[in-house]
Amino acid sequence: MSKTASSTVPATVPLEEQLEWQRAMLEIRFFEEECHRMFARGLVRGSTHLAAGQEAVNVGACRALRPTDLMACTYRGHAAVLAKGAPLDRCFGEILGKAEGLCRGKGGSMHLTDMSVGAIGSFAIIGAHLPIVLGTAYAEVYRGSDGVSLCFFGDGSTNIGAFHESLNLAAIWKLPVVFVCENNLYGEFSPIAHTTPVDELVVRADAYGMPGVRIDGMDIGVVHTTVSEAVARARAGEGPTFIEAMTYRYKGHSRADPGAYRPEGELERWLERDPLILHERALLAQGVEQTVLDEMRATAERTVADALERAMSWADPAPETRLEDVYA
Ligand SMILES: Cc1ncc(C[n+]2csc(CCOP(=O)(O)OP(=O)(O)O)c2C)c(N)n1
Ligand SMILES: [Mg+2]
Repeated sequence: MSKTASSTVPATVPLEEQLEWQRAMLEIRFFEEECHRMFARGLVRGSTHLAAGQEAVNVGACRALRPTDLMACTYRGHAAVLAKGAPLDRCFGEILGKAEGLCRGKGGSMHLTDMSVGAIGSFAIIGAHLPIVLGTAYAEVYRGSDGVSLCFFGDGSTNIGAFHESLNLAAIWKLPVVFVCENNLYGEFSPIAHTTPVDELVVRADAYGMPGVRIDGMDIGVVHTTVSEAVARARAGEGPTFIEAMTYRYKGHSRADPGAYRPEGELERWLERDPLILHERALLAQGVEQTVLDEMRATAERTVADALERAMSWADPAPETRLEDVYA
């Protein structure tokens, strides 16, 4: 795609909502940049898996859901959980291990969860959450509600047994699930072609008789439209959809990975189609002033910095609480 490619947002989405997508993507990008710095400065133990570059998939998809719909994601889940509505400061607090973190500082970067916004979990075991999402979707049907469950997972997950069993059962039972594969071309350090015998993962939907679609995951308008259609099908009792969103992670797999295995020029080519740039162009084309967008960027940066400052000031969990919330 050329540099001039711009987002294709359907005319039915009000401009105010499209501006809100940009605000959300900006905050997530600044959040991920702060996380990168926090880990580099040794403020956090363990590792982290940044989703910078993949914001259009997470925000576009989550904005197609109701607040009461449920969402599960992977360890690369900061963006998904924030997109579903979790507060910035409590997400920072969780990563920093603070008592006011989303999971009281006991989950950390890979396990962000906020039931109050329908973010039912970030899962570190590849594919483990797909059967869990079948359970939440089945529960909605059982209760007679029209709630939908959306599941994000990576391209690597489509080689795991649980993925195939889950798509099969979801199709047979016509469960209200939207499967969103974030195809960022790599599973850890392996290019997808080294681990996967099909070029397009979307063909795997055919094996389970469910609609599948491969989309440009850098274009938030395309993501939102596609996921909205899938959500409508699920709500109407017409069953699951598989969406393969083509995207890219700008950083390596995790904190320890500089991503040196990537061919020269690949990152730069994806950066040219950064979701924030594409959507900014779409907003400008609809008459939004550049100054409004510049102000939005500055505000988002300040909002994220303030949230981090708050989270840093919070106390660590008291030692005597260490066994609380560990077992249900
Ligand atoms: C069952 C299982 N096997 C192996 C791993 C180790 N592992 C962690 S991340 C990862 C790569 C997954 O790639 P993908 O699903 O494409 O997600 P991405 O990291 O690209 O977002 C692997 C193999 C794991 N966490 N769980
Ligand atoms: Mg991947």
